Amino acid sequence: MQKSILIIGACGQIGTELTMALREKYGNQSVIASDIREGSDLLMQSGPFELMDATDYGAIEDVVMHYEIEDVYLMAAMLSATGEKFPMRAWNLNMNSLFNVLNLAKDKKVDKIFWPSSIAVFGPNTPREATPQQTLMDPTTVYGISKQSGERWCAYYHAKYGVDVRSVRYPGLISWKTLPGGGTTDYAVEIYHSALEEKRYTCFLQKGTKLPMMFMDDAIRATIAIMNADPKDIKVRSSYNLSAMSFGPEEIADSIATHIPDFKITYQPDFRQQIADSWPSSIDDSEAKADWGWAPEFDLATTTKEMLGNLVKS
Ligand code: AKB
Repeated sequence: MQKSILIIGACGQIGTELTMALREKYGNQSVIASDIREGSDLLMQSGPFELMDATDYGAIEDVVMHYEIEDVYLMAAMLSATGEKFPMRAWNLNMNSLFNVLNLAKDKKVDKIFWPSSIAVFGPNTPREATPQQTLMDPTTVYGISKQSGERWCAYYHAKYGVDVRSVRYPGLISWKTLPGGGTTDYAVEIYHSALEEKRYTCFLQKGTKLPMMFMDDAIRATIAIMNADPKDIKVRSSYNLSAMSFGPEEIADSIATHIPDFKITYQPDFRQQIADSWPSSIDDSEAKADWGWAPEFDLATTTKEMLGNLVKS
């Protein structure tokens, strides 16, 4: 099946793997990668690439018209930890990029949009365990505020203009191909690199900080699945809760120690602790399961096996 797809923010942690997965599915020439900087050799050489600023409406419109784009995946964003250092830059990037793609869809220049939200939409007064789809949301980070506002704008553009926008609230994502950048959950990737390089890791979150997490392969499957679902099955037009596993740093350390027995973790919490403390520890994703058949495949043990096995080889 041929389809013309644009990924904005294709060189980041999710964008890189999403681009490669979509190229595999729809053909290299059908999937246009774009970012403000160039990405890995594999991404750059396997299909078309456009240097593009996600906040520049005209630049996106030119690419959309040139390639006759149908679906857009907007993966460019400033994450929670970096967003606290540059609040206005985070707000401008996260919101303006979203308005750009929503307005392209409103004007019928593209058919369908994927835009990621996050567990960062929740806050300290949200029920922490099995956080429901519909609940109190009082995000305390600029990133979380931008994602919560973005969710409302997605629902608004769908209700008011019929825009086909689809979204999931990603938990912390664990991957070996591309490093994350600027998030609070990044420790869950760094720890594997450090375990292999130094057999020890100093964690910036403290012991017992349980957060929702997911292996990247599951996140990519969820993203492609929601985009391929029948529109009538997408009942939530803000963003769906999405879950796979939940653990604290000591549990991931134990899991690594089953492969590297002398691995040691120590704790040195920084400003990211406060962000993590405001987020849920586990997520109820029953609506995603019921509406479009979401089912995770990776738990902590299988994630650790994949991470260590692939990082050793790379
Ligand atoms: C972050 O830590 O900021 C992100 C997220 C949970 O959205 N990984």
